[in-house]
Amino acid sequence: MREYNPKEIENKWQSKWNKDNIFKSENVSDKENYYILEMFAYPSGNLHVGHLRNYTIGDAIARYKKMKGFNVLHPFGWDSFGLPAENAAIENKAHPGDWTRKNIDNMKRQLKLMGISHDWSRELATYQENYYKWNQWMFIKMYEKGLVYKKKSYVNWCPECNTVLANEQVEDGKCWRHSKTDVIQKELDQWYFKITDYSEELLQSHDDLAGNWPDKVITMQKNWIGKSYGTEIDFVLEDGKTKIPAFTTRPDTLYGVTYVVLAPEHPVVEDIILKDNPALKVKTDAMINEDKIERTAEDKEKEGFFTGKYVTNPVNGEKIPLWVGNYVLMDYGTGAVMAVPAHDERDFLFAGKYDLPLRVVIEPEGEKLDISTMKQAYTGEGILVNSDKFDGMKNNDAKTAVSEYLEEIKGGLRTVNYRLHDWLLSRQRYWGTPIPALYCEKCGLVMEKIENLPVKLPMDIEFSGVGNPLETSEQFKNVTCPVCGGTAKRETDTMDTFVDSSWYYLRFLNPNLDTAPFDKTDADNWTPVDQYIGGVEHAVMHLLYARFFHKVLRDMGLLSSNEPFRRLLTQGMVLGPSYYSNEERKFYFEADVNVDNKTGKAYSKKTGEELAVKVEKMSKSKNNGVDPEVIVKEYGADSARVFSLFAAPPEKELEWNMNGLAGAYRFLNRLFLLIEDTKEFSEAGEIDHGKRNNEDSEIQKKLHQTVKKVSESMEDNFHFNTAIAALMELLNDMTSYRQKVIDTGKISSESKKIWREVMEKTVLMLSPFAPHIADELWSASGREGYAFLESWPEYIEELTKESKINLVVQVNGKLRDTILADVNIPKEELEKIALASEKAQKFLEGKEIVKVVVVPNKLVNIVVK
Ligand code: ANZ
Ligand code: ZN
Ligand code: ZN
Repeated sequence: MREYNPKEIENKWQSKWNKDNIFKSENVSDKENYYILEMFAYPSGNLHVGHLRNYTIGDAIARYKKMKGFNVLHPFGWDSFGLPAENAAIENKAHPGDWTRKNIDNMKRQLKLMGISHDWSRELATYQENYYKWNQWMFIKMYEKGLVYKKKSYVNWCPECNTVLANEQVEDGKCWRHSKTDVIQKELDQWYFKITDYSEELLQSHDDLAGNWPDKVITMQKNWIGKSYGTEIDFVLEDGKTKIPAFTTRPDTLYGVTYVVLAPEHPVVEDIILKDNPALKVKTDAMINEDKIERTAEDKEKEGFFTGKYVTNPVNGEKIPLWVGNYVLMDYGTGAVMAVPAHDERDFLFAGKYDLPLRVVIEPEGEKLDISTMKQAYTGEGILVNSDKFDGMKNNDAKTAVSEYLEEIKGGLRTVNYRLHDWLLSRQRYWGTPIPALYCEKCGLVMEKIENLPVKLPMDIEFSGVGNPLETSEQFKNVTCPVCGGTAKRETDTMDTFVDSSWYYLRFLNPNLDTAPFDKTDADNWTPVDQYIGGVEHAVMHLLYARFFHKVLRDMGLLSSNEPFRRLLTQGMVLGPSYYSNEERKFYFEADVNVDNKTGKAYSKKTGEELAVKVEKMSKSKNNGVDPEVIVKEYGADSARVFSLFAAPPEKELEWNMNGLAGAYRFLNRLFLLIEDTKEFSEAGEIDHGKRNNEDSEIQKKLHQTVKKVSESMEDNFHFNTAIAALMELLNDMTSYRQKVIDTGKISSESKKIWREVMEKTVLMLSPFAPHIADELWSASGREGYAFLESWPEYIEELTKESKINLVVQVNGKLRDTILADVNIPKEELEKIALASEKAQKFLEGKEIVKVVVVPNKLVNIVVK
């Protein structure tokens, strides 16, 4: 008898798949297309368990869809520009390209070890010239369309990364890569993509994604774009001409404005206020240098100063003081706020601190508010007071009424405001796409000529760790102007790597095309991507940027679809047990721990101390990660795959545990041995259903029920866990069939045909989850080729139905017997069977039968007197 040896089997089939090139896909075929894509990987060096989960989910889908008859596209690539490569280069005095290539080789090897069906003929890496050339091409095309511009402003700067960051890359005031580093504000001249031109469409087309994208991702994007309806109200300075528009969502409170506050960065501050009163510059600069996120935090101490100037309220002509305050940001609304301290909490605190007046303009129905006793702002709904002709109006109605009045007197306009800002894309680092712009002494800012692309990253570079290394390359910097031929300097900023990932799914269609980034017909045939899989952490960065790019490319006429990804699955995190020693103040590795299986308690092997056990996200700092390669070596890729698909639905958190992994191994091992032992009891030919014995019918029913269940689980949002559970149940029934029919040695020709059907369909159903063992069993049972190239098994509805029922026999409504009977037999027959029941007869003796009630396929109730 052969043993289940995953290592041998997996090696063998991986090299066969490779040799026969079975995962290679064509752009055009007579089948329906299905594009399945896992988010491409950053080549950090090694795959972690999160990757394993992500790619296993994608692979199960790819293999299933292929067997369902689709022309499946399942490519992979490398998001290979970015800081870690550059930092590694500084540390090792090597080129980032070498580090990147080495990591890609290793991770690709690991992916193959997991048996993922990627079409490697389409592999791409964003650091390659033939990829980033198209970033530059798109940049220039977008510049021509006015979607790229350069602007001087205060930007987020990470002193650790030594580069600017997009707003999306700042989390709670810290750098997304350096969770302990405060992001500071610097005034710099930077490049932007005008993503705000698409704010409205990005919001509107969420409707098309609803139901196919997780609600939480859509909600995060909606909040990030942050649309709010409001009114811009013009407050005019004493000079009678300088208008200071203030954006408000509460025009109903306009009569309660007692002062106006400007952001310290507001142009009026520099142009007018500081000119008249230069001494205020110190205070202004101090505010500008505060952290932007913190400035607006609820509990942050509000700071400000009076400018010495007054503005006029357009509805009542009142002169009110103009202030500068840290809680007003320049990049939201208009950078000026009309302060209503009686009805806005921040204004209330500010007014309290600086002794500014309050005026109540909204009161709850039937109540009076008294400013001398107010402990906080009244922010609820109510009736207008102190508001001239609007008095007595409900405040929600007053929002429209006041706005209409303002428009009439030309004191303001209704507007829509978005929280989304333009995407700051320039970075002061080497390992990225060079921005194809030049500064000519004569022509000024010009773009590189298309035919000169790519602007290549130079190799004569010094990685000192300080400053932007591109600035030290004279050959890169000093060039001739593509327009006039005069002397020019090349832009030394590179692009944010999120540019690379914004359109890579299109490049997979034509990875080697050198006349365009991708082919339009192919893009129209293949986008949107049918199923995209990745982490929810990309909700407002990559997933928003890619949607923006896709719409821009559509508007340039390069493709026709509106969205890049039709369906999105965000897989849950992988968790593992962590073991913490309070005495030593450190996390233990699992190998250094004894776990008591009964109590679940854990102890240090070395000191015996009881350790605190928690199940939490796998991470280096908790020492609770597992290395997929070690898992594959010990249990095999198939077991790792089955475990990770079985232990939780794809969108839920997955608790990694070694017992579960061993369970997956035992399941595959049992199935392997069962089929190995019984494969000879197989006969080709059509099954005569009339000739089946009871066991035949039962196992065939179970098989067809399982095919139905597995197929439905796959169609219903890929519930692999229920699919695999159904296969495990089937294996139990197969084992008892073997004992009852095969092991007796008297197996009929009909039974052999049925056993063949059972073995074949089971192996095919298993193959998306455990492809190596499936191919091994497929060939061991005498079939040629690969499960991947076979059709997904069919089921016959008739055969899934129960053939026997448990007939309930009652006497006067009391249960007296249950009898196994054939399904669908006529009423009269059922009555006869019930009356013949010995157990029932005991209760009929000496009684008169009044009537017999029969519920077909269920019960017979004998009513006696
Ligand atoms: C007057 C007012 C009265 C306001 C009131 C609120 C309540 P959302 O809804 O989030 O869009 N605001 C406007 N621009 C600002 C800026 N640059 N920095 C800080 N705050 C700013 O927020 C809109 C409200 O936030 C606006 O409505 C404005 O305060 C403030 F009882 O105007 B409100
Ligand atoms: Zn950083
Ligand atoms: Zn020039």
